[in-house]
Amino acid sequence: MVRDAGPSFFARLKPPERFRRGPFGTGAFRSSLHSERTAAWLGLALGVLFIICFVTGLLSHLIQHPPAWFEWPSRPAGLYRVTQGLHVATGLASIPVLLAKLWTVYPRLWSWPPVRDLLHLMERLSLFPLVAGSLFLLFTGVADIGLWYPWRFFFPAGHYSAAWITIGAMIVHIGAKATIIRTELNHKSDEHPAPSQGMSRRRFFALIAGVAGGVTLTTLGQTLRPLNPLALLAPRRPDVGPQGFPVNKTASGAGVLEDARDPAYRLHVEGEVARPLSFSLAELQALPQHEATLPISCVEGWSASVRWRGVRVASLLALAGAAENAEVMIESLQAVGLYRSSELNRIHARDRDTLIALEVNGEPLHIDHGYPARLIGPNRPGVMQTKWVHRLVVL
Ligand SMILES: Nc1nc2c(c(=O)[nH]1)N[C@H]1C(S)=C(S)[C@@H](COP(=O)(O)O)O[C@H]1N2
Ligand SMILES: [Mo]
Repeated sequence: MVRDAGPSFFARLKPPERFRRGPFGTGAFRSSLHSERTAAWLGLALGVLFIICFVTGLLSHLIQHPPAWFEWPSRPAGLYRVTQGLHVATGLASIPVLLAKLWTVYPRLWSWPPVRDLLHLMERLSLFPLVAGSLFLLFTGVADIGLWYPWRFFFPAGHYSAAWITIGAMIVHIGAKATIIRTELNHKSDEHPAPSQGMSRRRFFALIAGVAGGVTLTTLGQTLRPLNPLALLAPRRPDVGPQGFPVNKTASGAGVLEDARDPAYRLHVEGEVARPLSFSLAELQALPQHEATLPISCVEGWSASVRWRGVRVASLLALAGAAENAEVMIESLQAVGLYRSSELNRIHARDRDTLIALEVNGEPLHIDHGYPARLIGPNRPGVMQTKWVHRLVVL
């Protein structure tokens, strides 16, 4: 008996007639926007957005949890504002593109045979982490910038692990689809006559680009000054708050109202120093003051640039006799909470604009902005600009 190499086992298993209705019926999805070509172009746009979002997110993670080989520079002063602004902007813009892509390809959920061979099975299985991961990242990201945490896990850890899973699955997906992608992106348009039914591909792309552009325009103003008035969809306006800029955590939220107002407040400089020192607020004010215009660049995507005045960290370190290449732990009066302390690497500790700020825009700090003293330095994530500073521990 000779077997011919016909269609695969699965392909020969035709679904029973009564299942070939609705989405399973032939011609159920008529719009030619459900084509490989549309999927490939949307995939390209989504791939570019996801890669920028992933790289900038990874960078933000490295800055906040630096491994031994990584030392984030303190210049240019506004670099983190740009990378984190890009992270949030590309994440938001990818939402309409992802939805369009899912809509374009969802008819394949009903394609027959469901599995052709092992490779096809693996390709289909990799779609699960890709789709679930993307939706998870975009949902948790949007919730985070709205300071809404309807879950039990720690947001940065969950968001970070999901990013690796999603990017891994994306690479597998691109690998599996490489041939199709190349063919579809290279075809001249006349080889694919314009679709006769429904919306044309050109209009569909224009619609998605319009929505993505609209989302970007109405949120980017949270960090881009000229677009401020347009930031209608951004959860925070960078010019609204005490002293003209937002507050991330209030003094009462951090439980420091009493300690921050205590006249016996002192700032300690200790650890690996020749002379441990401590200063009252009046003593800090009597030291040479330095001014710098620096942004608060929150990881949630908003940034506000303001004028700070205070004592250079480098001067305090020199007074205490710290080593030239010292790193410094900055600790807050705040007793508990993840952002009660932050680390200055060697470069940041030595930068002339890294300050223990006492004033902002010509006034003493508002208590919600860190009165009596806060850290402010160039090119740092907002979470590392510790408020209500109590202790500089030289490492
Ligand atoms: N002690 C302490 N400092 C802190 C925080 C905090 O929760 N506790 N939040 C940080 C975050 S996330 C940001 S974005 C900035 C915001 O500073 P602002 O509230 O003065 O705008 O403060 C940082 N400093
Ligand atoms: Mo922040």
